[in-house]
Amino acid sequence: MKKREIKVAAYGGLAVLTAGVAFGGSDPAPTTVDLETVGASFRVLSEGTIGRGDVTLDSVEFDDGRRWNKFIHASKITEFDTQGSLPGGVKITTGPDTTGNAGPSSLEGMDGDSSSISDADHDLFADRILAAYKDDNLNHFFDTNSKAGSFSYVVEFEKEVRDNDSGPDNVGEILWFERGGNGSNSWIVFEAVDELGRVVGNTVLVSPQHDAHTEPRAYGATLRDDLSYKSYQAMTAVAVDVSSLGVSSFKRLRVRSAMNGYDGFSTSMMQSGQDVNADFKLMVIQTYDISMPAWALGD
Ligand SMILES: [Ca+2]
Ligand SMILES: [Ca+2]
Ligand SMILES: [Ca+2]
Ligand SMILES: [Ca+2]
Repeated sequence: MKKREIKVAAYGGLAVLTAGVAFGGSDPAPTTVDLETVGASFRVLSEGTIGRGDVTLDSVEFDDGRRWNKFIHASKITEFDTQGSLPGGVKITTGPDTTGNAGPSSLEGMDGDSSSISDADHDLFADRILAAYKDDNLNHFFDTNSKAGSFSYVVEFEKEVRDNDSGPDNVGEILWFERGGNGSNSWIVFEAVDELGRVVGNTVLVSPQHDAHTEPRAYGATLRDDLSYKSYQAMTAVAVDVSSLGVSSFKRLRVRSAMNGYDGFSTSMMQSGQDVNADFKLMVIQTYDISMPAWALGD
């Protein structure tokens, strides 16, 4: 599998991603759009010690009172790459007492040599991201710590992601859960891509202002550099309508760091506590083939 497809250039002292993926033909220039997120409340079920236990997404309710409880998960992670200050910069974390995952791993050590980052590290770590994304547990997530430069990967979902309404609507199917939010969430970029990694539709810059707390409040673990449990932070969430991406359905979503000078983002836009080192999990609401939607059942 071809890795390292991301062009890197120096810009303002930072390593930045440029055109994304190199192709033989012309690369379509994606349009960056201002994201309009929809109001939603996120209901979770939590067990165990705060920050260390399982935190399962139960349902998402939108402003119109409809509640959705069927979710689509990742089935593959491709094109994973990182640039910048490493090692120790990128790792998957899970709460040490959680189930469904074999525990946290750090990128640089995946190949047995923690002194550098190899292609094998990236290949093996992509499988660890997938392991964290395959369930409904919000305490299984991808973590970039403050030393990280930038990251990019493509999440392929187990089923097609379909908008419930191809126009702008109040059901945000794409669910982004971030550890350490409440207005100080991270900036991140979303793009729907085809099987060759080409952008289909818009590049979407997601700002931290859109996030909401879960109910009851969910907490994700923070770890020390040796991956031992340190503390916890609140998980917050953002719901993004599929049509924000300029498509009505997709199978693959590229997620990557917001980079200074790209996609309408400037580090000067960051407010207190905000960063570009996202710690997050992605899930999608399944809006079709639902025999009896949760919102029809009421509470
Ligand atoms: Ca290594
Ligand atoms: Ca829509
Ligand atoms: Ca929608
Ligand atoms: Ca965070």
